[in-house]
Amino acid sequence: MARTTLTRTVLAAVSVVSLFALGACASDAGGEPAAGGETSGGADDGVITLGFSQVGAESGWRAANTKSIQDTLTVDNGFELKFSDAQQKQENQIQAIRSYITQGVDVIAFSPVVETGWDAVLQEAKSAGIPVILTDRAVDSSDETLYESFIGSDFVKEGEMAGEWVVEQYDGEGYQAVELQGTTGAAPAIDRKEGFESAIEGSDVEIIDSQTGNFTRAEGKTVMEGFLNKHDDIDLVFAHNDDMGLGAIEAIEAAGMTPGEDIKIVTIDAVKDGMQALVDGKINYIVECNPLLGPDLAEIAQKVVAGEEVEKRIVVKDEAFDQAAAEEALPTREY
Ligand code: GYE
Repeated sequence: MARTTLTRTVLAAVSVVSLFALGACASDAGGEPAAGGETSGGADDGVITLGFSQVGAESGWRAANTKSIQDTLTVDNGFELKFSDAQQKQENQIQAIRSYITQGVDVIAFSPVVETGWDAVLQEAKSAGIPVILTDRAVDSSDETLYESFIGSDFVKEGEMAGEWVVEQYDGEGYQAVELQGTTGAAPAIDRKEGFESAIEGSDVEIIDSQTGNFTRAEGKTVMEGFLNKHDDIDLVFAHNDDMGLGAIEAIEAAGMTPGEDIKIVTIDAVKDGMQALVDGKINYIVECNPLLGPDLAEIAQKVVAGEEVEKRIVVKDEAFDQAAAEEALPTREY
């Protein structure tokens, strides 16, 4: 399957230009969109009505992602945003998408909480002639015509980057690792696990236990407490996001140990609280996952509504941070 990759830098530059265009477009059309609720499809008023179904509010990453979308898809930028929070439940997302179809929005975007089970509702959107854009997480569907574009990070690569660092640092020391997985069935949980496992293969780092903490701080803490009760010799935690890693820190400290020293911690996201813990030496390494998808979504939505061709897959570039890099990055960090 041939996939074209647009780098974030290129896309960001394009986004700035097109957001100016969108602004101009909105004021040409007389500015204000119709009042919420009674808005219908058709971008002929110059305003794009976009229905967005968000996963929930489970993490710092998600909060930054929601803010980026709400700050970008504004009336000034030519959008009327309809936003709903699914509280990490697929049925709520399906309901929200159906309601956007009924309202006849111009475009639907969503971040699928889990990978499977979307074909029927996506088919309904397609039959209604409403284009769909996936942000952040992928769907597992054999029919790629059900959506226009998928904007998000390469989660397998993120898992690999985390695993490669662990091998570089600790191979040869017989490390026993525990894994705090993201939401069961979610693309980032499946892919980060796969990437990490493939990177540690052939090393003497071993995953001795693995369980979901649903991407939340509270569940990360509870699951880590369970691991600590069950296993005497945990050397390392691989958490699929910062929040679960921060929960694990609380559990480790409560058990009288020092996170980052007695038990090493590697996470993914690089949101502010995670980066602060890295600077403080409680987390040892973080692979970034950039949540600022608003400008990319605006750009693609505008093109899709205008009937222009868009990239099927837009890969957001991620970095990684050790303590020194985090110290340098933290003061100017946006999220
Ligand atoms: O890593 C986690 C969030 O889908 C990439 O979801 C996103 C993940 C992110 O809850 O913190």
